[in-house]
Amino acid sequence: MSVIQDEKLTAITVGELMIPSEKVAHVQVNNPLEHALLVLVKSGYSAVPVLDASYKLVGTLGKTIILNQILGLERFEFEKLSDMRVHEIVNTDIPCLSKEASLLDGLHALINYPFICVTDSDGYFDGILTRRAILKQVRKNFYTNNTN
Ligand code: 4BW
Repeated sequence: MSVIQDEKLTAITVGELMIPSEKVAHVQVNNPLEHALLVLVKSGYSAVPVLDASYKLVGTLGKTIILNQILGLERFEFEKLSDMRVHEIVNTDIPCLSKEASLLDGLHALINYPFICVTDSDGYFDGILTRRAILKQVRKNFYTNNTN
């Protein structure tokens, strides 16, 4: 990628590429795991953001961690799903970006995660940046710069 192409990519912000919060499936920190698994299965996503009651970001939760949690010695103990809540197993060790961050910041972060949560300076959830959105933009820049 040339320096000129890099500069164009750097000018694009995370805010321009993110999926806004109202279109993102999420679970709340006080939801029972039963509800969280229902959201994950129904939405079709492997993992989704976890928010508190004021819509601040708490972390992420995926199907695998829920299934691991209810895995007994010989069977899945599905009865645990209604006893446990999201806050008991939410993954809080995640990177975040602001809307003002550049596409390149997003690209670096997405190497290790399928999506990155976007928050404002007070921690309120703004949306997510996905690998799909970054790849689509990089593809667009590639073709634009190679046909001019
Ligand atoms: O329902 C889907 N619709 C579409 N159009 N594509 C989907 C759907 N479900 C999965 N996909 C595709 C996407 O290309 O499979 C990829 C992996 O999905 P994932 O991780 O393992 O569920 C998707 O790649 P992506 O768009 O780059 O999204 C990366 C991850 O971001 C997803 C999911 O964990 C999260 N995500 C994406 N859109 C979301 C969302 N989480 C909540 N709400 C959304 N709207």
